[in-house]
Amino acid sequence: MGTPNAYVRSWVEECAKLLRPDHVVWCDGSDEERRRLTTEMLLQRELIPLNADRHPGSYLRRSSPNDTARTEKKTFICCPNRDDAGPTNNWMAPEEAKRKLTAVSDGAMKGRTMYVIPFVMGPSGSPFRKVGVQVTDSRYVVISMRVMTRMGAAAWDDLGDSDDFIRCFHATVELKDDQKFICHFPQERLIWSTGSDYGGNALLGKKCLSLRIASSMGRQEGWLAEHMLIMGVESPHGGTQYLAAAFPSACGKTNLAMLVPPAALNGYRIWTVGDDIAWLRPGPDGRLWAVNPEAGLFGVVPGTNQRTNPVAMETIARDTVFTNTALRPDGTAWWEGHDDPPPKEALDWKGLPWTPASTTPAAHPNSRFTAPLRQCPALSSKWEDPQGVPLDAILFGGRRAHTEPLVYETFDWIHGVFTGASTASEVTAAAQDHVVGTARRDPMAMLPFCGYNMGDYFNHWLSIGRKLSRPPKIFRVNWFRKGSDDQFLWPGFGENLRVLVWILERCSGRALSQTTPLGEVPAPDSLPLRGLDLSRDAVKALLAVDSAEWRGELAALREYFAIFGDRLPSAFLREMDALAARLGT
Ligand code: SAT
Ligand code: MN
Repeated sequence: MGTPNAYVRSWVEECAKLLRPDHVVWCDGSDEERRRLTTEMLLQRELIPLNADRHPGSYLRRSSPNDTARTEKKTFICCPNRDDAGPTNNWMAPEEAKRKLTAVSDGAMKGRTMYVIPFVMGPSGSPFRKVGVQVTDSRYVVISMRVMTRMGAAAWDDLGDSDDFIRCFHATVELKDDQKFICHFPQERLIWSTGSDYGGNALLGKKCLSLRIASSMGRQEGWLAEHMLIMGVESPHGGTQYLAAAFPSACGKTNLAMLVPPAALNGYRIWTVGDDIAWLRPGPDGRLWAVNPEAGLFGVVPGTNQRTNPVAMETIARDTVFTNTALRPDGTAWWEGHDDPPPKEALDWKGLPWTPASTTPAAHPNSRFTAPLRQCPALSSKWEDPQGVPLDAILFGGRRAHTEPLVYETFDWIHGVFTGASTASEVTAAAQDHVVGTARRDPMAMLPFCGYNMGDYFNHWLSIGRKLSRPPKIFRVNWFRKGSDDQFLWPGFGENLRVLVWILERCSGRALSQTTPLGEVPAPDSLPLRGLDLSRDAVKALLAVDSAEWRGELAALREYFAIFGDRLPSAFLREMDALAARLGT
């Protein structure tokens, strides 16, 4: 069963020897296998069937209440030298990590089944693709990996007799904090995760492989693994341009990747390539090419509705697993921000009675949907192109109530990389160890996901730029700026296309700009705002650059970048001096 690959067999044997499962099942990714596992989970109440008319083929899954988001303080980079993990990562020496993990994992699958999952990240036949093998005792993880990755025998064919696969070890153990470790060993291309079966901690193809391990592989092999959506914008004038955009978790990547053009911009079409992860590689033509390594969506549910994201609503209308939403008496899922008003009664995400008078949310703020990307009606025909798509623009964004303009274009690649590295964002519910709403630096939205020293990572970004004769232009965006009345100034969602149109017209040399100390903001009247109820003052406030405020921001940035010591690119020091000069200090 499984594969004749000797490296895989011996590693799986090693895992089994430690974990001592009663059974080992080699998964094939088939529909029959999915049905069998689903039936078992239904019998054991690990899954709750949803109303078959309203949610065909869909289920609700409730997590353990202490296991609903990524756990950054339990996430470690385990490389021999602490400095190579850098000041932004938790580090543990590889031997120490293995000692701890061995103790936690010892006999952890007694009485249970160990599943062996072969999977490929990236389109088949793509030079970008990577093979992974995950062991796990969680059926939820198996059925989720089947959606999120290309899982099954194709991975064995792809691997042949090579040992070039990423070893992904997952054991549920007890869902308790002292059993929880999400450890990455970049030198060995090994991931070892225990004590959690939450998505980002347990679907090891996702953040662990496709970002943390992949970023480290990309550094060696000359490419980038990024926390970015990828989308195509087809213009009524002909042609489709592609862009990638990095935003921290739960800041609207899925919504942007699937946006529906507002009426005033009809004629434009959006094509989704990916909503969370992009692997970027310089092409022989001097452009930067992007693929989405994933095959599914693991999106934030609350706030998703017909107005904010009708394409996602259609995508999740069937064959979807909902994790930690509320359940209505008619067997349908509900969440805060659903199109339907709050139900008179429901079960909340923990399965407890809930009414509109309850003081806690019905759905967990980080509740998620898991659905195949193939179900997305806006899916790009290029989503499985082995070469990917060529990028015209890269966007970096965060959630900032103040300071950051709606959009600006950076002056060149180096300034763009510096600007991406300076991004700060207010914390969301996607990770569980921080105070929601406080701002923190999140360079390139990669703070929790970079598998090595971020100072080296900045240098790697600069070196990629040297290989690009036609680099994408780099922009900074902020949909979340607020006015003096504490209300959002910008409507967001589909209207964000207006900003994308300006960006892409800048890329083709058509839209006008005006220079500020930060970069080029849209010239008056160059943003396509027709049909939008937005005062001139609001537009001015959205694009304003307050030099005094930015002098403070720059001081904070200098302090932040100092943590990287001599790993910080000297180009960043020059960028800060140049910014200071432009701000008039
Ligand atoms: O890390 S997850 O994949 O669970 C989601 C996110 O935080 O982006
Ligand atoms: Mn993400």
